[in-house]
Amino acid sequence: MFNEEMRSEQPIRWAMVGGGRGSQIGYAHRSSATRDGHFTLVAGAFDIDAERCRDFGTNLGLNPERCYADYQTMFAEEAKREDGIQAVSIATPNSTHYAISKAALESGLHVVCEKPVTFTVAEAEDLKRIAQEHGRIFGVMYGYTGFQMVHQAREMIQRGDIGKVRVISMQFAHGFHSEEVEKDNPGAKWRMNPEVSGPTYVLGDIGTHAFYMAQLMTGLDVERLCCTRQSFIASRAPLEDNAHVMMQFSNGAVGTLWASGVNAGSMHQQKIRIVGEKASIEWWDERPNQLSFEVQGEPARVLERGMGYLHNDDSAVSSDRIGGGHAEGFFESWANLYSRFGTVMKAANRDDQATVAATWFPGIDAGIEGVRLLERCVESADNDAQWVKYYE
Ligand code: INS
Repeated sequence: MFNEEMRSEQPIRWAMVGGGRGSQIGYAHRSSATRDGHFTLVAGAFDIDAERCRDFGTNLGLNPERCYADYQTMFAEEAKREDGIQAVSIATPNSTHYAISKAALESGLHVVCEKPVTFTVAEAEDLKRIAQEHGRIFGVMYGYTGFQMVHQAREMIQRGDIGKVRVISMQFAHGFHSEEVEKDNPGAKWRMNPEVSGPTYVLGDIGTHAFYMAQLMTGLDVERLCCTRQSFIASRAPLEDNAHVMMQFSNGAVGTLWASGVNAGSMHQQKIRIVGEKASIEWWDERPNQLSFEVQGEPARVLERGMGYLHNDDSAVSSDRIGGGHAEGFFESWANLYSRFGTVMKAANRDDQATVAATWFPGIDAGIEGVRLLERCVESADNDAQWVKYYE
């Protein structure tokens, strides 16, 4: 069961860049970060419009002086205060992640950043180096990886419950962009603009979620891949609204990733199916409290969150907040991640490296692998779906 007594330490003084009025994801960050008392919101550069930022921040209860026109001013001004910020979450469009993260780390702040973290692997590796140099935590918001059943799947696979992994099927294929909705939707529009979104659309926006999920569950490395991508809505070119990737993994396993915004009629369809020699496991983000466990020759089973038969693993069990039968969801998954970010940031502050090393959280390495996936997919797709090596 979740341990709320971890509150005893002082909350981390925390700010946001982006995530202001009208943002889809700003509220998810704030409600999850503050949920367990690890973080307290004290400042923000929420908006590119300074007046709207101040109005928004004041409405959230912040001191108007600590609602800043831009992140540079915020980092500089907060550094002068004794009670200045210690951590920042970055919920801005992709093109700004690198510069803001770099500035934050160099100002001595811990960072939580949205995915994909950067446009290039070189930039992501640079952020890793800077974070290490400053002894700061870099968390990446792969928001679905806080679900307990994802960690149950990981534990079962690691223990050999399905046997050696053979096939990995990854998909995140929604239907929300089957039509040209970006005409009236700024949140969709920037995601399809290569200057703001980067070299990919659906691969980076949602494919990275499913890919990291599979990496987390199996721990396997990709050896090579090939990718084909297309823009069914022509105006989105060169960015894809649909992509298929085939992969070969280091242990001989093979996999596919389908990322799409034009899967008409579908909600999310983020499904990860791991097929082993003797059984398969499947997790679906629209039914996140359940995990399918299908042993060859036996009736299929559905494991439920919060039950005593789950592996007594720290993540699968201790993150459980309310017990089986009650649905937990997206916000709990995010809060579980923020709880871990808080734990490791506090540990880093007191130079407790043992706790940092022992606590799982999606960190900069997960961010780097997401960007590497995108680089390789573009390279392959640009060469008529040629197989390319995953690591250079
Ligand atoms: C999707 C979904 C993902 C998010 C994407 C968004 O609709 O909500 O969780 O990472 O950016 O486009």
